Amino acid sequence: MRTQVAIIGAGPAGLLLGHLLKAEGIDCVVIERQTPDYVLGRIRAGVLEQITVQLMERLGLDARLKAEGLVEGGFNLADGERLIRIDVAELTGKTVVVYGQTEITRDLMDAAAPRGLEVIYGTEDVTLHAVESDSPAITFRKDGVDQRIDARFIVGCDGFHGPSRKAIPASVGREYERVYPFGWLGILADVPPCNHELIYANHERGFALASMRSHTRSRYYVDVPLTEKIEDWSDERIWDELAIRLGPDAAANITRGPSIEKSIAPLRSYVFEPMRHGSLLLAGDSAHIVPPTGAKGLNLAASDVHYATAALTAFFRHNDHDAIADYSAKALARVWKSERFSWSLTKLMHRFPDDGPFERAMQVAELDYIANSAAAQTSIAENYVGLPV
Ligand code: RFL
Ligand code: PHB
Repeated sequence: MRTQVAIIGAGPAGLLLGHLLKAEGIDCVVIERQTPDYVLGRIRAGVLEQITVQLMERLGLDARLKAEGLVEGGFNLADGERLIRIDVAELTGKTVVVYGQTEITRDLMDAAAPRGLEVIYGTEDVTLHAVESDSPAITFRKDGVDQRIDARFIVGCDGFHGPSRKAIPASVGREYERVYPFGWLGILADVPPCNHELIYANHERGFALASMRSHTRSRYYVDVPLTEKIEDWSDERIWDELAIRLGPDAAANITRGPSIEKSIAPLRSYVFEPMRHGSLLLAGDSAHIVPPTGAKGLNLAASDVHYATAALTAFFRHNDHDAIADYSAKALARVWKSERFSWSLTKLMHRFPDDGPFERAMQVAELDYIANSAAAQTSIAENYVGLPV
């Protein structure tokens, strides 16, 4: 099989890129290791920045997002005593939209066949070849049959554990990493949210987040040591912990219910540079990971895809090699700013095991500063809605 762009991974980055390239008349194929149901079963992001919404609009795939997404004009930081509301709409003139990654992925998946976007699921042993040349290729096995796709470019949208990043020689790449000493235990339940806006709480017992997917579906998180096992967390224990950490006002509005999903996710900050090597481009979690505090992961995947689409379109339309050469630097400039925001909000809102009284005093001072400074709130708000692309 021959195509112009071979895309590895049919998560949000891969599917978005596939649709955007198709819309530009660029031939592409997406290959995915898992089944569609498995991909949809992963409960992840919930908050969309403008860039993610705009890309769905540009594709004309925003009907359900517009109908079902919850437009949010603010969010809250809880410091154990008060709620500090960040009025994102007032401070930036922009909003975010609560619409699950599962739903975006479903919209992109459902539109693939009608728009002629080929997505091959259930591929095994995906291997990249000749990425430094102008004629790279991918080999894989599907239903026991070996297959090969020859392309002009490969885009690695295969997440943190995929093969694409590893195809870039260690001598060329550089990794930056911070692993956090806790994970987020998440619970999804078909109960109304305790608050119409998100609440990120820093309580002496630890972090908590009240989020949602709709008016009838809630998503909550608490941080736990990495040694914790999900089996030891009954639904009741999670609801009890949330009620304490989110504070009495939120607790009074929590509706408890059986979990429909429960899992523990580790927290990591990670950046791989460069995001292009020869004819291989990386986009999304394959190149970088942010801790979920601040809701940047999916949105960074979308901004990478925006830059990759522009670069590939310029190449195929105008033979613009510079656009490809510039992709990594353009994408990374935005990546690093989101890394900084996610890291700083993680530091502000979590109790780290090694923190002493000084670190805690710094958190108290920073939260008090934010509570009383329009400048500090504006800085948080403009990062939360997403920096310009
Ligand atoms: P994905 O979604 O991991 O998709 C990669 C795809 O590649 C496939 N793959 C392969 N395919 C073929 N061959 C191979 N060898 C392959 N290896 C892997 C995988 O099966 C998969 O389908 O990466 P992508 O597309 O870059 O998207 C990134 C986002 O998924 C991620 O950044 C966000 O989910 C992060 N995130 C959040 N981001 C936000 O913007 N807002 C949020 O509110 C938010 N909350 C979260 C999150 C991530 C979380 N977890 C569990 C990591 C909350 C959580 C709990
Ligand atoms: C979510 O709803 O899953 C969510 C929201 C905000 C975050 C992380 C996750 O910062």
